Amino acid sequence: MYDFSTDIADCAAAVEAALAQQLDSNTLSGPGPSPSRLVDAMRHGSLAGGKRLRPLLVRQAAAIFGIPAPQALAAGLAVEMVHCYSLVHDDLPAMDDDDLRRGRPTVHKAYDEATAILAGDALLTHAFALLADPACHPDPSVRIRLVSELAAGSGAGGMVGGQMRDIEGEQAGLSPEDISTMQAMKTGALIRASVRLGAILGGADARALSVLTHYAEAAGRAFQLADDILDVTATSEAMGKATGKDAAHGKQTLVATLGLEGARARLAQTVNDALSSLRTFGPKADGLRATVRYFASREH
Ligand code: GRG
Repeated sequence: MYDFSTDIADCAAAVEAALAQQLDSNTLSGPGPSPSRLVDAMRHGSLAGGKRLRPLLVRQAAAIFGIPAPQALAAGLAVEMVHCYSLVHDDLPAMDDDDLRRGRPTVHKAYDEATAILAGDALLTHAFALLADPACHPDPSVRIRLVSELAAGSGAGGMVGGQMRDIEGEQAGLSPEDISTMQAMKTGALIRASVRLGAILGGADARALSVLTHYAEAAGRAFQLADDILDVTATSEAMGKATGKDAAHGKQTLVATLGLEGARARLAQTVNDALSSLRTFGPKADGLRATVRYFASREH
């Protein structure tokens, strides 16, 4: 019988231990030794506190194809490192200018801006070293597909492009459609890549990959909708109001266009959409089912 709380806790512990082992001057390879200040900043930006949802999606998608969790760990670490780098850079003064992340000082506060930029760069780079390593998968053609998948999800047509659209939209304003596209790239692309990495590790055929991609895109929308709803409700509670805009960050969200109840209805539809795409996999997809439900429950 599948148990989500065991799965998420087990995954977080495995990711934490493996990140600690990877982010060590002796493990990070190169022609020269990694500076300890850089490695410390990389550790600060990635250890302690994350929910490790992206590695969880990798292992749950791989589990559909009978891949044991340890064999999906390297790909999970790679996507988590990209996620952590994006948070380190997103917190910088040139972006969101945040002092706290996961209840601790952000990397540029604990170190300095240049170190935070470099720590993010090095996390991003190491992610691809992990995917290229034969320990990730014995077949080089699979490893190349993993590298391409993570690159597509992270780069100009994925997460980084979504961040650019978000920044540009702050000046020009975004239509509801543009907000959806921006969010699908900024947050959705890495969630999509996580599920697809697991499917590729599992040797999914084209049909299974397409079904899982549909799930992943819906799960990404659910994640973002729940986050937007949470932003509004948490801000309103803090300000003692019944409804409100995201006064905290002035973020462009679907709640502003759909309204709170509209966004909640859209969230319920989106979760159902994700769940119905998994029908073909039966109980083997219980992990992915539980995770999209968990995404939606974050709004409470
Ligand atoms: C700066 C290159 C660059 C990209 C920034 C993803 C992103 C793009 C910025 C993160 C900022 C943000 C608020 C994104 C919305 C998605 C979100 C709520 C991310 C936090 O993800 P969780 O909940 O975080 O998985 P933990 O801490 O659990 O890892």
